Amino acid sequence: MASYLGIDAGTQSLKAIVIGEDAVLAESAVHFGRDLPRYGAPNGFLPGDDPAVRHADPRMWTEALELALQRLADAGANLADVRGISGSGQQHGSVYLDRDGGLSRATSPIWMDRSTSAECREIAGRFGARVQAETGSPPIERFTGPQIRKFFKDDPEAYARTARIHLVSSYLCSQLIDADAPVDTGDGAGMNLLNLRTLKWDPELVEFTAPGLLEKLPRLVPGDTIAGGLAPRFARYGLKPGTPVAVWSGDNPNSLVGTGAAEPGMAVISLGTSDTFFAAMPAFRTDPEGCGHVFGNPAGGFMSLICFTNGSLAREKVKEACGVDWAFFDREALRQTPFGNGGRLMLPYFEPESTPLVLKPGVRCNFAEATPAERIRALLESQVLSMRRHSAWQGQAFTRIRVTGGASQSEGMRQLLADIFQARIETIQVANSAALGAAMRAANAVEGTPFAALSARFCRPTAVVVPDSSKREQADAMLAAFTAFEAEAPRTRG
Ligand code: XUL
Repeated sequence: MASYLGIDAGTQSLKAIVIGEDAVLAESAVHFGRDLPRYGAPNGFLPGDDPAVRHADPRMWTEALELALQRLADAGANLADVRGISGSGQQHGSVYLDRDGGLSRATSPIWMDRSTSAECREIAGRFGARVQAETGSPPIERFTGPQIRKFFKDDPEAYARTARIHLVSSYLCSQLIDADAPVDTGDGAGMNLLNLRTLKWDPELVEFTAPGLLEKLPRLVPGDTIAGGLAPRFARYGLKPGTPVAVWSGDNPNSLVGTGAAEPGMAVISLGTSDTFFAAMPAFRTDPEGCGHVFGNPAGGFMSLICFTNGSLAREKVKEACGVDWAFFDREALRQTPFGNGGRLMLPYFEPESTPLVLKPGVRCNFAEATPAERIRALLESQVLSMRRHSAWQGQAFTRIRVTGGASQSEGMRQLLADIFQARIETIQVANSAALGAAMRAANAVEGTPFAALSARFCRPTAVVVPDSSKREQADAMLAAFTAFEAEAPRTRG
């Protein structure tokens, strides 16, 4: 039976998954901090004094890749049956190589780095609204273009010695094929360098970002391209040399596939430390408020990605302030209080917020007194209203939304999502949607199996909550009240 291997190089760990006909056959994981302590990155990045600077040693990712394969082989996975491989990388991170393939920059800035505000201002100053209109996002600190510009400014000599700049995804794909791998349009869109209207590097943006950069960027290809054959050295894990390796992509494009949402009409909400909302888009369009991003969809077309920083982070803070446990959220808070909660709203910016952009943290409520149950409902309803409000720019009425992540276990939260979005909420239990998506992409690229058929096999929902249609008008009124309240809050951009 043919099987496919998917690899996900995330922030804190690297995971591998092997899928067969309709089941996951084997999995392995390498935790950077625990398993590779010599790289000094307990949380996946190098600790430092400046919280805006977040780098990692790219050799750690290469070593983790080998170790994850070794662990699959040690666990008895039959890697000789693998017919195709692909992968997923944390987005935006960049690796700098010299002419001989050595590192021209010892460390790689990753997506958590926020040290490029000056470069973002310079790019915005030169190109204005064109950056977002054509690359899908305004200049963003963690995006690769501003990061490359900072490197060019800080260390022009090392920049001059750099022959190739890879993303985490194309760097690890290059390791597998032992050749210079291309970047796919999914991950390439997280750089502020790819023109999504032409699907080519934008020559003016690229040259302004750093002189001579065009020659240092990999080739750009669609997500179903075979980058090359597996290098002979991977035979030591039982894999067949020459096995087709499909171009890697970013973790968000891979998760879109791995949650079964690669076709437009369905959205995914991941309720994690941050909450994210993403969906396939039928056509290219951008968020007029500049918060949502547009990336390439590995299945063709585009996808949205909207990140709400204060997700579980805020739920945790309110839980602590109320002195309750998680069970209280479902059992008491959402049961004892009515939908709408007497109009109580909360803007839970415990940390700087990306959507809407709020650089100065602070929590704002439109009420003074509330019981713990009312306070919790105010937070949860406001979080869901914010997701509905800030995903509306896509112009799609989502009738099906898939939820994943810790807080999706709460049935009360799922009912709230159903009633506020007036959508069917489907729970999916994929612990590792990025690696699964990568394996599904390998199957699609190598044997041509359509994504819809792969989703039916690997991404079945485990529970469904339907909306109460009698709450539709009330939900619309709550959205209007939330929009007005949020508009009064201090903002930096928008
Ligand atoms: C997306 C983003 C993160 C990274 C790491 O823009 O910065 O989701 O891809 O997961």
